[in-house]
Amino acid sequence: SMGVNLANDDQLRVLADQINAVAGNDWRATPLVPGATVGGPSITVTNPADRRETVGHWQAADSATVERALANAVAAQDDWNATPAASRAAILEHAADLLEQRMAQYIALCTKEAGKTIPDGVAEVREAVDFLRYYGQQARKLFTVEALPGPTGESNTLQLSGRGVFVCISPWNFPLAIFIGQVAAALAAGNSVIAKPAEQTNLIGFAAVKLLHEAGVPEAVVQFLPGDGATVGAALTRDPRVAGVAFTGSTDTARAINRALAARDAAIGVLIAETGGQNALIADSSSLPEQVVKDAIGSAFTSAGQRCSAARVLFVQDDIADKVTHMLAGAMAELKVGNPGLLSTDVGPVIDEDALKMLRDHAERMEREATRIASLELDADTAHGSFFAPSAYALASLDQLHKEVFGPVLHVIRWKADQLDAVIDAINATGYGLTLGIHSRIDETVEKISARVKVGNCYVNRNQIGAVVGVQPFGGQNLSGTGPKAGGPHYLPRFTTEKTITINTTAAGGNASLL
Ligand code: UN1
Repeated sequence: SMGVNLANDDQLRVLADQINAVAGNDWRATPLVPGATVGGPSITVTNPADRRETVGHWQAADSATVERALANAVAAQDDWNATPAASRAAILEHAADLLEQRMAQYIALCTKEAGKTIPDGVAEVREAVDFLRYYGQQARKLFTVEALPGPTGESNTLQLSGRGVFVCISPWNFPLAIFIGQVAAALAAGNSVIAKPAEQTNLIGFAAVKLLHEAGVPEAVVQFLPGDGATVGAALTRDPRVAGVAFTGSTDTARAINRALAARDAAIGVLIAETGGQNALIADSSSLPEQVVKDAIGSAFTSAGQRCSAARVLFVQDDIADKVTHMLAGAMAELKVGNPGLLSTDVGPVIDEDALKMLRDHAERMEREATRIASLELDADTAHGSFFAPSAYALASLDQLHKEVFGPVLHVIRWKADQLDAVIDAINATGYGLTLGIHSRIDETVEKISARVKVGNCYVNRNQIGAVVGVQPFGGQNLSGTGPKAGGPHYLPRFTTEKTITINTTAAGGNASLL
């Protein structure tokens, strides 16, 4: 099954046993805000694979808790900023070690709260560990004070420091990796952090912040603030004490945050946003159909298609289209949809009933307006969960997709040899620009497509998901995000502010620059 190459099968079996041993816990999450007394209602979390099962409970922050968190974050930031970057890095690296040691517990939470398969859970933990180490390592390099060249009689240095209070708003689809990635970058750069995860994955967010505290991040330096977008998210982003927001989620929410930051009577806050996509895979007649099908399936259906990097549209050249379509339907029939806690499962549930409804509405429209290539039958054991059967539809044109369909649905469009320019234009016309897959054995074709399609991550003759921290810095253009790329060398500087210090070093005083 797909993705299992993340660890060998024996390791995975041991892990699966460990996961099952902790999976029955009743997890609890409350705001982690020193000095706050929270008395709000408790919200029940159920298992996406079986809604009859309670996974745990979390308590939302109220307005008084939001206010307390902001005051704490402001008060704590100077000391954290003054802590040497190497010490901050060491704390993050310690957190990485702890996370590796407790991998099974965190994967169990990912499985139970977010419906992640075990290989996806392994990937989550690895990516989170990589982010902690990578940003630690980057901080050690970035915060070395370098003397700038200048006239004699003067010393010039450029000093970086944290911007202040950073708010990190993270998505449910990478509840551990992206959550920790955003928070670790903000912390490594010397900011204090208020973390607000997606409401669907607060138990994981809570466990991640607990881990950071245990590793040595002071409790007021990283606070956990669960709640809804209106009470918590909007209250934070409109507050003038917030210096910046790191956000991963929908393009619409990124716009709302941008407006809130701009409207404040305060310094213009920075927004670092990673948003949606309408990701294409272009296969020409020189490509290998078996490989196209394998990579299309891996890119479209891993994580039940709930990755912003996932392939949504396969543009296949007409010479090989019948063969590819036929093989696609056959290979999809082999996918095992079901309980994500079982190693035999390829595709788990979608995150919640809203996601399921969106997908069902989309399928209903596709049944009317497109041609079904494949749609799997669901087994009876999925009846109590939020499961959507992996599906593929043939479309006449990309105009038939109005927005990103975040789930296990692949769309296929045929093109003729003289239509490659039109395909490229259609992909760019979506306005999104996140990932692109190219399958071709012709170098000129690969060069032309990769040069002209405006995306952040372009993958040639392989799948188009699973960007590795430090290896494939990840993030898109235009409607897909602001940049800089997560897990890349330019990410951390965006969390900092710069100060140039110029000192007159002549005995007599005077101003060397004006001589
Ligand atoms: C996302 O889906 O929000 O490349 C990001 C990948 C992951 C990142 C996806 N590392 O699939």
